[in-house]
Amino acid sequence: MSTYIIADLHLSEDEPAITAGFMHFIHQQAIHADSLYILGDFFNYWIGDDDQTELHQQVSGALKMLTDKGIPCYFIHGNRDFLIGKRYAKQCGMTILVQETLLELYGKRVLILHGDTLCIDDIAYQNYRKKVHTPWIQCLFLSLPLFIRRRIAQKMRKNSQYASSMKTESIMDVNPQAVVNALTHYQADWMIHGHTHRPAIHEVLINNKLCYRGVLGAWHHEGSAFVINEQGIELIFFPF
Ligand code: LP5
Ligand code: MN
Repeated sequence: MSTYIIADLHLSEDEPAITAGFMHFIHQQAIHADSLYILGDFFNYWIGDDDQTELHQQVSGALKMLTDKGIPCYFIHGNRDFLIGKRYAKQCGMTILVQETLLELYGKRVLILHGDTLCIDDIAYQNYRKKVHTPWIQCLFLSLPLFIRRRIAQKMRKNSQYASSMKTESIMDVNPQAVVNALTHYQADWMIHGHTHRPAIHEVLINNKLCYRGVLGAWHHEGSAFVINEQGIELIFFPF
């Protein structure tokens, strides 16, 4: 039995192959898991739990099937789906966790997070993040009609793609000191995150203790997950 961790699927109607890959993953792999953790950017964007599209219902149905079978599912918000709320979580049967959560898994202390909060050199993004995490701004956005919210989200995605194309790779990566601070704060052995779309396992030496930072891959042409069990922690990739 294993715990699975995934992130950055960016599910959308425009990418049916990723949705099919996710359904396959649920029925072939997650169904045999101890538990499933989704570390954000599960959807390409989220504009409110009242946006009940066919895709959102198909995905919630798949997760509900898992949770009904006794496989708990947990979710941490990403920068694209931070508006996923209690209603959709309930529909999926999943539990929303705080943005930094420490797990004790098979004898290891594993800190899980989306990863955007580690990218502190991306000052434009961090300023933007503060704004969109302001409760009254979120309330205002959620009070708008769905078609307007969708237009705003699509515009924000375009702006983000342009803004990211103008930034250097290093600005958009995690800040090494932020990684050390988080691992130290939680006295964690491992940190697992997504967001940067640079799948890897990095060694981090802190006061002579060897820790690890695992980075999940985005689901573009293949799936990516961390599999954790008594044998250890492994980063896997699988075709859709
Ligand atoms: O997502 P990704 O990986 O491509 O890029 C991120 C950062 N971009 C974002 C923006 C999202 O992609 C947009 C998703 C839409 C959300 C749904 C609607 C919710 C609306 C809620 C309103 C309350 O997160 C990108 C990073 C990159 O990761 C790497 O880390 O660089 O950051 C940006 O592109 C941000 C720009 O640099 C700064 C934009 C300034 C805009 C200022 C207007 C803010 C006012 C908002 C008030 C509504
Ligand atoms: Mn992200």
